[in-house]
Order: sequence, then C-alpha cells, then structure tokens
Amino acid sequence: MARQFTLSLTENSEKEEDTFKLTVLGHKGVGKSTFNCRLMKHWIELSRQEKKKWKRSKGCGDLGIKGRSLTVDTVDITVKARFPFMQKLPSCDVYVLVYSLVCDGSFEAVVAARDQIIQQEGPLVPIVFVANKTDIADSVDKTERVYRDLNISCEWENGHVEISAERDTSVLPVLEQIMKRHQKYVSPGEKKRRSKFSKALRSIRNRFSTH
Ligand SMILES: Nc1nc2c(ncn2[C@@H]2O[C@H](COP(=O)(O)OP(=O)(O)OP(=O)(O)O)[C@@H](O)[C@H]2O)c(=O)[nH]1
Ligand SMILES: [Mg+2]
Repeated sequence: MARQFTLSLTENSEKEEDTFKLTVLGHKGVGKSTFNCRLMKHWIELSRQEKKKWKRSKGCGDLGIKGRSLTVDTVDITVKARFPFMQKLPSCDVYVLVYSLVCDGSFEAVVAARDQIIQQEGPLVPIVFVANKTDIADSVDKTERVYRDLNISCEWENGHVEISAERDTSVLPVLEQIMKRHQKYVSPGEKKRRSKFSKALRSIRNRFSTH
C-alpha cells in the first residue's frame, strides 16, 4: 500500500520541494501498516512543532528541510520467507525492514530481503530493522534478542529498534534512525546530484502537464 504526505515549515508553496521515499518491507501480518500509520502521525506532529519553532525564530528552525516542503512517499510491501520479491524493488532513500519478535520466520524473511536489497543497491544502502510486538514478546529469549541487535547494529551497521506499533512504543526512535541512516549513507555530492535530478524530473513533468 502506498501513502503520501507533505511536511512544510512555511506556507510558501513556491519554495523548493524535496521528496523522501521510504519502503517498508516485512512478512505478512508483522505490523507494517500499523507501524506506518504511527510513523506518519509522529512525523507530522514533529513537523508541526518545528513549524512553530520556525515561525518564532523567523526561519532558524530545522527538521533538516530548511524552509522547503518535504513530500514523504511510503510504500509497504509484503515479502515471503525465502523469495522476498520477484521483481526489482523501487529505489528509495531508506528501507525499513519490519519483523515480529514472536515470529522467527518473519526475521528470516527480512534477512533475505536485506540480502536482495544489497545485491540490488550495493552495501551502502540505508536500512533500518524494526522488531515489532514487544508488548507480547516477554517470553522470547533475551539472549537471542541481544545477539540479533549486536549483529544488525554492529556487524551490519544497520539501524535496529524494538517497538510496539500497536501501543505506539518507541516509534519515534525509528524516525531518528531513518534520518540518521539517511545522513550517514547519502553523501553531500550524492544529495546534490539527486536534488538536481529531481529538479530536472519536475521540470519535465511540468512541461508535459502544460500540453
Ligand atoms: N500485539 C501486537 N499486535 C500488533 C502490533 N502491531 C500490529 N499488531 C497486530 O498485528 C496484526 C497485523 O497488523 P498489520 O499492521 O495489518 O500488519 P501488516 O504487516 O500490514 O499485514 P499485511 O498487510 O497483511 O501483510 C493486526 O491484528 C494488528 O493489530 C503490536 O505492536 N503488538
Ligand atoms: Mg498491511
């Protein structure tokens, strides 16, 4: 399912606009849709707070978008355990891989998805793992959870956050990880190149829409 929302610090729609593409992948029923709704709610709320700060400080606020509008495109895709996806994945700014703490198969599915993403996009692609359903995971082996965390965070250098999407616990740290990973892996040169590319794309789109 695809969703889109726009964050803006000013009312000036003439200002330059950026697009942030997020792909959420995970096994069936792990909580992708629930997580996506929570994430959007936090992102919009955060942007409202930043907007107030921006107005008060007359343009000194942040959210990393410096007065421009940011359109966030999210898509969630259900993957199967051994063959995550048959076709090429959409290229995006950050991949979020959701698994359920109470379903081992769902972890295997996102590990296989990660392999496929790296094959497609290369090793520097920003990835954040989300371990969902902490509210019902008390009986899950703690050592296993710590081992997974070390493996994902230290060895693979991907983000990893344990959350409960249903109870809205620790969703904000996922947003922090998304931003952090994006900053870490997208170099300033690449950002410039992407921005130029999206400008060119916009002008082509505009030209077609006038005919
Ligand atoms: N206990 C618990 N249940 C959750 C949590 N997040 C989602 N669920 C439940 O898990 C079920 C599936 O949630 P969805 O958000 O629809 O999962 P999904 O990954 O989008 O599912 P598909 O689109 O069918 O692949 C629903 O019954 C949710 O209420 C959570 O953090 N804890
Ligand atoms: Mg869903």
